[in-house]
Amino acid sequence: MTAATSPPHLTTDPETTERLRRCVLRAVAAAHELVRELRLTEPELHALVRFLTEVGTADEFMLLSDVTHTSILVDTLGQAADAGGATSSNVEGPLYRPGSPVLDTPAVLDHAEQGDDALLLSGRVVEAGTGTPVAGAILDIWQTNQRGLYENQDAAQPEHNLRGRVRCDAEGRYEVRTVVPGPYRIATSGGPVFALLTSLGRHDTRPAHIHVKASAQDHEALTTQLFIAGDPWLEDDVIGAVKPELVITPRPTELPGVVAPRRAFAAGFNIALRPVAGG
Ligand code: MBD
Ligand code: FE
Repeated sequence: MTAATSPPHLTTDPETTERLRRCVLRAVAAAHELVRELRLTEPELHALVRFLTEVGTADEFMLLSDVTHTSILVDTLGQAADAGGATSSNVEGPLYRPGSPVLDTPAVLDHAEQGDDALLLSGRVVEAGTGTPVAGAILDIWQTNQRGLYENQDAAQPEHNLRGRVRCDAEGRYEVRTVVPGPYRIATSGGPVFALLTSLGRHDTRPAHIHVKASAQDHEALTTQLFIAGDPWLEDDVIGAVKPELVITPRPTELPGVVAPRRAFAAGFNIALRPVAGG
């Protein structure tokens, strides 16, 4: 005996329901337009459904959104209205892992000897508009090694290597000892989205980047990425997400324990967070 239950709903909130109704109407109208314009055939419809089923099975829908430059479009339109001096955001991507080690500044993220060039990344977290230091901000950082591999794609890296939640000091300052990341290839996790890129004759490379999620009390959280000046893929990111204001410039330096042929670099980047409205 089962109690009567209401049928499943995506949402029961009236405002969200109205938004859903309008979005679906518009999306279906656009799909019908495409079917007419492209004269989509039944075999093509079946092939499309097979492809999308594979994308879902492989959990690559966000990656599909990324490589069609849909994610960065949503990001850019979302931020344009109310920038207010805050650091530009960027897409999260599929390689974030929650629960990485919590570390006080100065922090070390590199726990594998892979011959990569060392990078000392430092800066300050401040409030957008006023420039007031934000005490105790957390920077959740994740990146690849110089060969373009995230820790969970590389048996030679220990768990959570090149990942960490770095606690800034009382003046919002942070300093992170890591490695220079390398360009990333979507082939690394080679699923249906990589197959699509290949079929289209598109390359699958992202410029080297460092992901950052910045959060602090009374401030809006920020998800962004830093890019490396001089990277050959800066002008041709497969997901189209490079923003010039997010490019850092590593300069040669000396760091303890770094000997030739390894090189050492230092780069600075400050992060400005919006205060929460009414905070
Ligand atoms: C990545 O490493 C990434 O950051 C994004 C956004 C998409 C694919 C791979
Ligand atoms: Fe990434």
